Amino acid sequence: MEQTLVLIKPDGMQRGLAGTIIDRLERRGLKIAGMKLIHMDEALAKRHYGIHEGKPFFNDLVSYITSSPIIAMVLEGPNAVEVTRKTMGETNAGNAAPGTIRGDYAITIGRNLVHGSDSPENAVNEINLFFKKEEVISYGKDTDKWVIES
Ligand code: DAT
Ligand code: MG
Repeated sequence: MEQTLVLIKPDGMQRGLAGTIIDRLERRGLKIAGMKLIHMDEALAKRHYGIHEGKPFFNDLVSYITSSPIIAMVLEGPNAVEVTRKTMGETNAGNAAPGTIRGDYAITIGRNLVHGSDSPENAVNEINLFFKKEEVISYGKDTDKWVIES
């Protein structure tokens, strides 16, 4: 089953929205396969956002993501990467549709509450960056058959 990496960013933590964000994703039908509270250091931030190095917002992005503890999660489900990003809403929160996490709780691109991997390939790399193999657990739930038809 597909997995994706989700981060509840510093603004989500500081604003007390961690529970709400987890609730949205969990109720969608995604299963929590890994979860930890971490404070990203500069090295991890630069690796995670390596693709954006050199862009004008890069330094602010690194300071922001390292400014508070965050929650890192592995979520699992059919099409988990795309489902998670659609549930999160557009990167630029000001344009995000109401009903999405960003569209309901955020208003700028630089404080958009949540990260989700953007492709299954990047999801695998990002999960490996944040989690050891034994920290990710795939398991069945009795309710699985009410969420995913077999
Ligand atoms: P996403 O987080 O939706 O995957 P991204 O990978 O393009 O978006 O960018 C990573 C983060 O960087 C994004 O959540 C917010 C910030 N960011 C991206 N583009 C930006 C911009 N033009 N100005 C300020 N921050 C930006
Ligand atoms: Mg991205």
